[in-house]
Amino acid sequence: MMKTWGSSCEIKDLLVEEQSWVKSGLEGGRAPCNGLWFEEVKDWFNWPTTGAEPGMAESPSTDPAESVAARADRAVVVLKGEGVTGTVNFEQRTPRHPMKITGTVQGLPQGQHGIAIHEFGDLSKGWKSTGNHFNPFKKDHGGPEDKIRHLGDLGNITVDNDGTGHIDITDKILSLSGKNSILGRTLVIHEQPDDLGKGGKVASKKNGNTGNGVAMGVIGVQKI
Ligand SMILES: [Cu+2]
Ligand SMILES: [Zn+2]
Repeated sequence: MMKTWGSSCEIKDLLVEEQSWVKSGLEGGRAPCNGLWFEEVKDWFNWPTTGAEPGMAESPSTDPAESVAARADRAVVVLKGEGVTGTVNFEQRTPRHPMKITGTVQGLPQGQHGIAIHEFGDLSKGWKSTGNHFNPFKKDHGGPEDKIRHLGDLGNITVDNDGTGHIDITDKILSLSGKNSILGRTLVIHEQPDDLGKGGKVASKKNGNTGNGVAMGVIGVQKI
């Protein structure tokens, strides 16, 4: 008898997809039948334990208009702040792949700084016009590995004593298309560390009590 997971997934679909991911060197991928992430076939039946809740990860859009107009494989942010510069690149090979976020920022004080994607790409009043953290699923603030998190929650970056911070994040929920798309939103680096929702302050569950934004930029489509 064919094993099923959820309403529409069959293990045979998954095995075929897994083979192609193994060949491409990836450790996992999104299932074609429902868009959920899995790392190994054996984990499929236990999913989810960490990361997205069911429904947070979505299947790629089949709308042809969207596939032309609102899709990209790469995006870029040029970060700006007082004495702060940086560039961050986003790459997602297909809507089913995880997002790789890499970059460097210079000119920040040494230590940890919260980093998050805010809802709007409106910098007319600096970070204050960028809205709250991108949160289409109406969850509380959390850490990037938490089941309960804003989509925009990316945790912290560490800045060295020379003022340089490196960003190297792989995220399984963010996308460059569809409802989870981060295109046109703002990447904000904050003054304070992000307490990942666990700091016990009023702001902890809202934004990790990160204080002001100190470097920011709008996430734009990048030439491939
Ligand atoms: Cu923020
Ligand atoms: Zn948040």
